[in-house]
Amino acid sequence: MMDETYGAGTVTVQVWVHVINRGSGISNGDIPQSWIDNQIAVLNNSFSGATGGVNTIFRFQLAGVTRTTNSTWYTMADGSSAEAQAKAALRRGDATTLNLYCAAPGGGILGWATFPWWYAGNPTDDGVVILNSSMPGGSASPYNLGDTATHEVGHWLGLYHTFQGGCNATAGDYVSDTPAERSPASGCPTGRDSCRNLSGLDPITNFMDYSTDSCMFRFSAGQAARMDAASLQYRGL
Ligand SMILES: [Ca+2]
Ligand SMILES: [Ca+2]
Ligand SMILES: [Zn+2]
Repeated sequence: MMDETYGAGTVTVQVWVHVINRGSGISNGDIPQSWIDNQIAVLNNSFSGATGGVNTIFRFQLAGVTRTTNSTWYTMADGSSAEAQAKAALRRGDATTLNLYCAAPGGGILGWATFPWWYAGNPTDDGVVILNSSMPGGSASPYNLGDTATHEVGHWLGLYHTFQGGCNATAGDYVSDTPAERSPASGCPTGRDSCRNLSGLDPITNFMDYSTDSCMFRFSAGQAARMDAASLQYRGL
């Protein structure tokens, strides 16, 4: 089903975008406002089903932008003291607010996110970090259409990877309508079936796989329901 609607109504997530740079110009991470606006548009298209998936309840609105020059924060890694310092200084809002940090972690890392059930234990850490060049207009081809943010926001709303748990039919990603997958997909391997003894081809077009941006375009109805439940329970969204 490519156009089914889940639930009723929408909730609008306020988004604070934190541009961390090491100086002026795009090459130093001081990305233009147009990239930010286009990234918000990609999130809305992805979560509303405009790209071909289900219409989730989630919509996104830019609340504000901060710009910070700090070369240590710019290359922050997941779990680093630089990340902790940046988030402590920049984070805005509460459990309902999406804080999106645009930086350049290095090492081929496209981004990472916190899960909603982590919020209570560490509210300052809450949020999503993305490689700035993964944003629409960036240079991280084939991951430069903005779907890194879509994927990470999926985590932020409670989704696991489609390959979580490998060929485990009963648990895996805890979503019943995403076929189990042995390992991450790369590229766009149409017809891949890495769990041959379980029904369904691998969900390579799902935002929660590791396919290229041009390959991934959908959330499933089960994922929409899981995000709705998790965000309500842990974020009050
Ligand atoms: Ca599944
Ligand atoms: Ca299969
Ligand atoms: Zn992920």
